[in-house]
Amino acid sequence: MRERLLSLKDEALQELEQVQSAAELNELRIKYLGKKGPLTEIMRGMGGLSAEERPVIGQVANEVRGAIEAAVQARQDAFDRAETERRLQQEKIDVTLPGRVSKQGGIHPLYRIVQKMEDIFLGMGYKVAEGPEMEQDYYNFEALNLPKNHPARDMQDSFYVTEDILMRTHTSPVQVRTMEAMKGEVPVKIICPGRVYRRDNDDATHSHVFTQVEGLVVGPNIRFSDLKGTLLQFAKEMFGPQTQIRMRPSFFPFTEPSAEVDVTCASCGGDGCRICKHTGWIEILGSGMVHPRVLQMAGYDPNEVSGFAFGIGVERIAMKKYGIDDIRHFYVNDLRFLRQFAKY
Ligand code: 2NL
Repeated sequence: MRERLLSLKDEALQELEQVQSAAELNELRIKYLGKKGPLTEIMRGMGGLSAEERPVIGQVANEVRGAIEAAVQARQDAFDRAETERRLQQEKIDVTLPGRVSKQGGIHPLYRIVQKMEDIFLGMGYKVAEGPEMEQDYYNFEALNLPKNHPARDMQDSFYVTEDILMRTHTSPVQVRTMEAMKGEVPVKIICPGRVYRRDNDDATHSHVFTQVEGLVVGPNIRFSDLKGTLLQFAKEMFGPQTQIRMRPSFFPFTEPSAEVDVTCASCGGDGCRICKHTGWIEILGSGMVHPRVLQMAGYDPNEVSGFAFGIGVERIAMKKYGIDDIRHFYVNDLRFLRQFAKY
């Protein structure tokens, strides 16, 4: 019996040498170590042995079983290692290869200017307010002291949708809506950026759609000097710390008094150049003290509070800043134009 066990071991180990795959190895394991295998059969027949022989043969049987098991396991480990190695080879990535560079867009030059203005006014404690581009006649004109048949309504010919609804001609209606919603509360301190529309024949300096940033402050004792100081601070942050401003009397139906504001030309520092048409100054905005009737219609008592407002044309500023000679470039969206600003 001992000889049978030992030759069984030799046979199993020899056969193991021939095994080529994990599947074959499994077959071999079942063949020798399985319930129906020769080893199990021999051990089952040990009942017929004498009491002296039984522990000796039992020990040999256990050793044979252990040897076969260990050899099978060693082979299994070798297969596992080979499989791991194969997968490492197959799945390896070269992290030193250059990446695929995806195309990136850039912020539109107009919106860059708007962002800069928002930053400046947020820094002075303003909030940003937005509203609809399609407006009621009341918010766009009536509430801004521009009654029906007012000549200023002809001045800025508009896109009407119905008799009562039009594309806003400025972002002032957002400010009126904000005042109305605040129900007399102070302070109001907002800027309103957005697209506005006017019936114009497009050319190098006129566009029927353009961008405005309007500002409004309402509170007790708001004075013209507050407007002046605010606009000087804005000009310095927008165009550089050496920038100066000047104010010229003007007229708007919604402000009294009104002023147009020029800044010293950033291209020549005020000496005169092509950009400022040799005047040293560039006009950037209109402004004034909010007309008492505008405050009143929006729910504020002009005897208790006062306010200033201003409107900035974004295209003009972008054209001066980037040296763009035709306003239509902003709206054609030619990628060759837009790509020049992606890096700014
Ligand atoms: C310009 C002039 C301006 C305002 C806009 C305004 C708004 C309210 C009340 C009073 Cl709710 N005024 N806005 C005031 C003065 C001038 O814009 O030429 N913009 C390009």
